[in-house]
Amino acid sequence: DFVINLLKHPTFLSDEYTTKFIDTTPELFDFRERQDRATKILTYLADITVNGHPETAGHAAPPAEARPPAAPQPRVSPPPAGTRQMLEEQGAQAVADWVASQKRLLLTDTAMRDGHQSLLATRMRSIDMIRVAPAYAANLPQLFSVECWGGATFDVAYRFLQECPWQRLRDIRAAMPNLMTQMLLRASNGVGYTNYPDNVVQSFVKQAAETGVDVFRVFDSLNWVENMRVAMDAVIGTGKICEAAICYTGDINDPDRAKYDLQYYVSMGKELRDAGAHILGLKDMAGLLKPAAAGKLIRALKDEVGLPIHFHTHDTSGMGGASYLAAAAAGVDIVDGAMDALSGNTSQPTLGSVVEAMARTERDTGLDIGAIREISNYWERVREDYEVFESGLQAPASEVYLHEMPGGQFTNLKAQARSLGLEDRWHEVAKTYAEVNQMFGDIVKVTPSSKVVGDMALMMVSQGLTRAQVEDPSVDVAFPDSVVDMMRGNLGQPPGGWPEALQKKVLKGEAPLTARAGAQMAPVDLEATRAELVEKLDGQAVDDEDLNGYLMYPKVFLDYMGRHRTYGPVRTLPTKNFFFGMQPGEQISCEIDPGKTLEIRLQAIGETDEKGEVKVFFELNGQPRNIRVPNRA
Ligand code: BTN
Ligand code: 3PY
Ligand code: ZN
Repeated sequence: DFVINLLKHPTFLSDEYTTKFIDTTPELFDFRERQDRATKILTYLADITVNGHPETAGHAAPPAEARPPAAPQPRVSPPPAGTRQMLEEQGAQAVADWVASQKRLLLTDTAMRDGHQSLLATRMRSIDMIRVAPAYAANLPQLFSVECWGGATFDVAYRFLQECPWQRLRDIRAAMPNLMTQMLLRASNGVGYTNYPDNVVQSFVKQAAETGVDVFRVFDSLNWVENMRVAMDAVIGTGKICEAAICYTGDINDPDRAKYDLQYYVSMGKELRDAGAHILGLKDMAGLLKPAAAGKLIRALKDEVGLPIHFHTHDTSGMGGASYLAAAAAGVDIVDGAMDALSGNTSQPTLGSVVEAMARTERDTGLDIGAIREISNYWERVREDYEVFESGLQAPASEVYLHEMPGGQFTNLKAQARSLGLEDRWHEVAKTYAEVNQMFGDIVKVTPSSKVVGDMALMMVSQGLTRAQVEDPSVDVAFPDSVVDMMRGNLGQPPGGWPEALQKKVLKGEAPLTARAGAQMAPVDLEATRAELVEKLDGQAVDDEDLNGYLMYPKVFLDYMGRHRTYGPVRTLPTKNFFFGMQPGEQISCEIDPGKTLEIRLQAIGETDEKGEVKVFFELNGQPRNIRVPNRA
């Protein structure tokens, strides 16, 4: 094909052909490179078709005739100016001042981050987001922001979806040029599960801002402000918006949970303001802030801290919408909703219903409910393609006030419990999770501290250990690594410190850290790390995005790169085919470069030969192409 392409090239046919032809005609190499990538994609499709995708084993493939989701049309072009232009032209403080001056209730949509993290185990692929981003930009320009990056989406992209999270961000940013993008950043834990050296956090924030994040919601998993300063300063240094968040736990109206009372939250809000936050986030990751308490807390924070407030909750209890109404009445500035089809239960309250509830009141959101319905209908169709990742949770439940599990953890922990054979003991896991929280001294539970509590709870249920046994110095317990790491002080210090007796037992005499972990860690030599990575990748160039991915998750990143070498840009495949391969007779399109589309038809699947290989017969843009893959099924 390459030679035919060369021979037909107009320059080759004309007299202008010189020996420099190849240097001055890079499209020929684009062509070869595209052929190579097409072969890789066919290899992936052949492999999944023959062997199945490990995550969908045992599930029936969707019907071959199901069409990919179609996004709503943008109603205007180019999209109207939005918050992004204000940020670019006037800066972060001007945006915060503008927010504070708005009468209307502002909204963030979380479908592309927390929505699918909380309902579909974070498995949503970039293509399903990028396709609809222009409709958000054109039809909902009044949104405050679109949360589309960070939290668990970063490692899941590399680890399970075989895609580059940076590229996702770049593509969403380009498709939605008038709306602010928002990410969730775990302060010193970056988008990982433990502390990173300060310069790694700084480098990550700088790169995220450059690639396309406008609003950084920064939180610490123990509400330790000391652990938030490095990340906050880095965000402020980029000129982007620093939304520093208080994580809400307990119940300010319950005297038995006095550790986390109104005064605790107000003091933390003041510390975050003094540390330079533009906006105060109130991050209710489990959905525990009840309506009456929400009104009281928002009023106190508005009066005593003075920053605009962005309230985030989960609807696990079914009471999230009521808390938003109470917060709106108390003067909250921004709330998070998820587009209807990705809302409710462990996700955010229903965005369209918040808009309807506010319509024709003095806090009318100004958003077009028709546009919301169209986008939600799109998400409804997208969600079908991820059915295998549904949690099976059928209804909201007040049990969340017992276990206090974050919505973003719930489906993942449930899947973990299932894989340990504990599915029918889920309520026991939930109750044990609550006991572990008390045993750890009643802590904030959000990534990564929530993972530690979850690890401990799963271990206790699977080994039949009681809290009394775990706390008894004479009973030998092999604590999970994450528990040891946390008791060492590597996630920071909770209010009141760790329970001493338990900490002693876990650390077996080792002295815990009480200073900030990041301050003890030597800075990473970034250029030496880049050189080391280039070598690991056999000389392939490493840009700053790849370097930052490697710094967060060295092994996950290298595994991703290894698979990328074999399978190429599989991010461009329709979701159904990414997870289930193709059926004979099925035809799909996949755009590997803007305007360069592969038409792929699966003709037939051959027999397994004596070498254990299967020949898969495709048609690629009308030409026959056969691919051989091992039969591992
Ligand atoms: C594609 O090629 O369409 C998608 C995925 C691969 C992108 C490669 S992987 C490592 C490197 N980092 C990026 O941001 N892009 C490339
Ligand atoms: C995350 O850190 O991923 C979270 O969603 C915390 O709520
Ligand atoms: Zn959340």
